[in-house]
Amino acid sequence: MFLGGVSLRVLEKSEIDAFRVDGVAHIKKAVSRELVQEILKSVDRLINEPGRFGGSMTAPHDPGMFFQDRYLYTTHHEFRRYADTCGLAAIAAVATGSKKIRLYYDHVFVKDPGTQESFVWHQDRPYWAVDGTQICSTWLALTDTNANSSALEFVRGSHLWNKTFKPEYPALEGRSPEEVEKALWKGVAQHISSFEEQCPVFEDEPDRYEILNFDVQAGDALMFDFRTVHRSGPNRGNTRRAAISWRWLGDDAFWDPKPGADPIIGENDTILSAGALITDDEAFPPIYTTTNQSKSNPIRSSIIT
Ligand SMILES: O=C(O)CCC(=O)C(=O)O
Repeated sequence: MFLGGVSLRVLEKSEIDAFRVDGVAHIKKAVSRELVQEILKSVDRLINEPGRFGGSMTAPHDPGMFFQDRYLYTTHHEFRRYADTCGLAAIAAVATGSKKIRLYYDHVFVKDPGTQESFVWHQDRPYWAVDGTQICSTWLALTDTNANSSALEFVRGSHLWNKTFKPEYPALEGRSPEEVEKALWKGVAQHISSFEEQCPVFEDEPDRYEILNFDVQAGDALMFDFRTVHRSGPNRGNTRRAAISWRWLGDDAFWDPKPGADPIIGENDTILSAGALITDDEAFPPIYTTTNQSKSNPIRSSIIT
C-alpha cells in the first residue's frame, strides 16, 4: 500500500523474529515496482556520472563491471527522496525496537553479468564510525537475483556472537600499511591490525555454521543487523544485479569515530563527541519517528501523519 508517496509495508511477526534471531529477514515486496524503476534510472545515471565516492572497481580488461557509490542522499536530491519515501526506515524502527531512525548513508551496488569481484565474509560494524545494538541495513533488490547471481548470503545468528572480525580489503591484500593507507585513508592500516580474529571460511564448516541465502525479486529487501556476517559472490547470471542499501541508526546508536573507519562522516562533520548518542540532525537526518498515535500500529499511523 502506498500513501502520500510513502511506501507502507507492515512488518509480520515472523519477519521481526527472523531479524532478531537470524540477524536477517527477507521482506518480500518491501517497495513498489514503480519506485524500483525510478531508482534504477538514477543508478544508470550514476554509472555514467559517479559521485565522489563512486566508480567501477573492475579492471578494464576483466569481465563484467562491479560499480559502487555511496553517501548519495547528500548530493543527489532524488536519493534523499528515496530514503524518505521507501518506507524502510519505519520497518527498521519496528525491527530494532527504536522510536526514531536516522540515516547514516545510502550505498548502491551493481554487478553486471560475468563480474568476478566478491564481497568476502564481513560484518559492517568494524567499517563504520558508529556503534550500538539498534543498527541495521535494508538492502533493496532492484533486480531479481539469487546467490548464483550475487544476492547477499548471511551466517545465521552471527549478530549475537559478541564478536567483531577483522575488516578486510581483499584488493589490497599483501600491500604494505603505507600502500593500504594511500589507497584508502589514514588510520585504516592500524585499525585493521587492531583486530585479532579473521572471518572463518564458514562454508567449510556446515555442521557448525548455517548459511542463509535468498531468491529475491526486484522490490524485496533483505534487512540485517550491522553485526551479521554477510557476503556476495560473483555474478554468474545473465543479467545485471543492482541493489541499494540504506544504513539505519536506531535509538541506542552512538558516535564512535575510530581512526580508520569509513571517512564519509568524520569528526569535523558532526557536533557529536565520541560516545554521544546520535542526536545531530544535520549529519544523521531523522527519517522516521514513531508518534504516540502509532503505538498500536507503528508503521501505518506514523507514516500517515
Ligand atoms: O551488494 C553487495 O554486493 C554487497 C552489499 C553489502 O555488503 C552491504 O549492503 O552491506
